[in-house]
Amino acid sequence: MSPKLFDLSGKTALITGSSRGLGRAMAEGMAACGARIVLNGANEGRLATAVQEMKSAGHDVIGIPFDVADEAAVIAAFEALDAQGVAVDILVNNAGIQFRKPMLELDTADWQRVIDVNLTAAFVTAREAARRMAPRGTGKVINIGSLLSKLGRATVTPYAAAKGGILMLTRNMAAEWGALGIQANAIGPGYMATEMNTPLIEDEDFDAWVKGRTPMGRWGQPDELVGTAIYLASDASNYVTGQIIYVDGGMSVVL
Ligand code: GCO
Repeated sequence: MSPKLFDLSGKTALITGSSRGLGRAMAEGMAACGARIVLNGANEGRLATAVQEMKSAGHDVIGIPFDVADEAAVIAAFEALDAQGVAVDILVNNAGIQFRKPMLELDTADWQRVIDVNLTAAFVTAREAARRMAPRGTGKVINIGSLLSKLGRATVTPYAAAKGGILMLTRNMAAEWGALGIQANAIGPGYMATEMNTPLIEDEDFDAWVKGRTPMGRWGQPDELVGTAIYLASDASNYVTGQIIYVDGGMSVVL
């Protein structure tokens, strides 16, 4: 097998929510494989810092600030990329938020915000990307789902509902876009040591539960997602679509 299969040279990858965390790790990994990176974040200062850091490391990076939950901003961002002659070959729908509260106490507004950011934004952003990929006959969409695309956990219902939706959104993208040369797949992270999960890591009981419930006995590290993202972004996965790959230390398949 040629190592060229994983070569992303000449490709441009837009990764939403990539100033830090899983998105930043995937951006670094894809850049190392030759991709031009379009970093995104809603916080312009944090984004500018991330762009500078990656440029200083010698990577080909631009930054485009927009809130993925703001449809007009997403559309404007793609129009700005069009105007710069930047064609997105790989889209990673990574941006996401968490909100932990039992349903009986949950306000609909809190529910809606999580659904807007974690699910609807993935549809809108992928639609804008795919409208431009289709005429080229090629493209990669990678949606970041979750272990909770498959399993439920009390107190994180809007997140789990959104991530379950990501699974079926991915399958329907595969259904509609396969013949257009666009592959759409998902990654299901398990319990990763990210900023979103810091409160859980710092909770001794939850930390012990994750370590006991996970066959690998530990939290995952953000860079442990990168290989799967590169695979799904590369020619190595050109006949793979509609799939979800769980990167979860075995938690989703072992009691
Ligand atoms: C939680 C966590 C999870 C993880 C991850 C698991 O509160 O249970 O935040 O949602 O972040 O998504 O796949």
